[in-house]
Amino acid sequence: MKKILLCMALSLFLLKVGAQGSNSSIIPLKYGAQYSGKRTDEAMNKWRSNRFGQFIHWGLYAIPGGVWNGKTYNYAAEFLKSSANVPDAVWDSLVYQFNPVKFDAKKWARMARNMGVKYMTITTKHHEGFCMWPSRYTDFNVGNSPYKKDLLKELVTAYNAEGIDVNFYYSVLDWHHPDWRYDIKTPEDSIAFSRYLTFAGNQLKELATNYPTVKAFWFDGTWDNSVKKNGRWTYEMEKMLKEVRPGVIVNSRLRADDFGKRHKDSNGQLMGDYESGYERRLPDPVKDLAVTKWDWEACMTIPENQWGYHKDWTISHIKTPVELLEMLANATSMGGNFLLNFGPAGDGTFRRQEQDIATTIGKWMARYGKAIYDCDYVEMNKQDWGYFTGKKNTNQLNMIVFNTPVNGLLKIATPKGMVLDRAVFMGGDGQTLQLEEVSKNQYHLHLPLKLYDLPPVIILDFHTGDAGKKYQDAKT
Ligand code: FHN
Repeated sequence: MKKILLCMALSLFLLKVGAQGSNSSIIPLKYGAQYSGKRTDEAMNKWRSNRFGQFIHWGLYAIPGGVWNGKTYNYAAEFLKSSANVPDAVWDSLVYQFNPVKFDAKKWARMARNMGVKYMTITTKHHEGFCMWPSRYTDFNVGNSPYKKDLLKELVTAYNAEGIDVNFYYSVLDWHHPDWRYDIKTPEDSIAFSRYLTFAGNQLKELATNYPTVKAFWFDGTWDNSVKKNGRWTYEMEKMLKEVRPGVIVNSRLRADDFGKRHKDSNGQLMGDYESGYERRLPDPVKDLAVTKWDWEACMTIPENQWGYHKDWTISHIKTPVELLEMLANATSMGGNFLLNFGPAGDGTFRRQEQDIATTIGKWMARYGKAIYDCDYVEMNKQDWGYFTGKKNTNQLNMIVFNTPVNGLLKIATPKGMVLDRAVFMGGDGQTLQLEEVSKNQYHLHLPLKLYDLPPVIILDFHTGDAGKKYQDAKT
């Protein structure tokens, strides 16, 4: 037996080594990536051009808000059940307290529209297992709370009415379901877990069927061995959702391949439609250079690590609107989406700080959103002053400026063949800014020295041409 296992491991190793060297030795996979490269259909193009989304974590955990029996737990509020060791039955009884009397879906959607997001991703079921829709596959749902109504439907209707796409977050990890397993160690585990997977599959089909405008499924809680050993189920779920709801988008977190490899399969191909592993961080422009090969999204908290509502926001640094805007600009400049999280309270309201952040970001988006929506990586990396973004196949670039030097000179290094013609403020009076060619493919943009209330955006017009002939290259 040992020998057989050794032989299998050796052949897998050799196949893998071979795969790196040539295409002829690709590892045969039944449950690997379902296609290669970027999707270019209308639904995916829309998802990509949206660029900025609102994440919402809302569930029973919003009721205690990180405090249990008078004690504040600093860990993520949505993990309170485990950090405070709350017995299952006690936690589950929170369903009888779920009654967000101040919840107004239209108000939420207006706030999101004013902030400038084009999509919203809502937790339909987080790790605690509570369902925000009246699922026929479990009683542990909003229909059995004092609130009773289909909260998910209210949100989908209200957000769609504001022109905002709605995506569904779904945690495969489920602390409530008796058949959930972290690993499959016995035949009993295997039987129970396959019942669980049937349950989750039914729920996913229910969501895709009953909410026909859903644009994407955002999977989470898929890192345990039990899921990794069920690459086939993850493969089938991706297929099923796309059959039930053509055009729907699935994140990479759902997927595991035949060998339990996640996100990217054993041949290095991204599984699902976009890379969703960037959590509370953006890709590193140097280390993660391949990032522009695939679509991707980074999700971000406003505090350090609170997704659900936590009563005490003094525990960690609270990011400012400008810090968050910088992340959004940075993500766009690297060809990715930015999903900013909000954690409403148990009564259905957003805390004051979240509202203020949304207002400031919205003010900036109203003026400068053109530098974000439908913009992409323009093959120019981060500069000292900020980020370049632009639309593909145009002769314009946006400079989103976060750091203004005391001499007011923004240094611009252009690629060979790009000649800069003109610079103006986006949303300004059209007056041109002084653009000085200082050497081959090097310019200084003279930024008026003043205090900017929000990061300004400058539009650069350029043409393709042979610039800089008059400059000599150094002979070294
Ligand atoms: O454990 C969760 C966490 O609560 C939150 O939902 C984030 C969002 O990306 N996902 C998990 C951690 O990766």
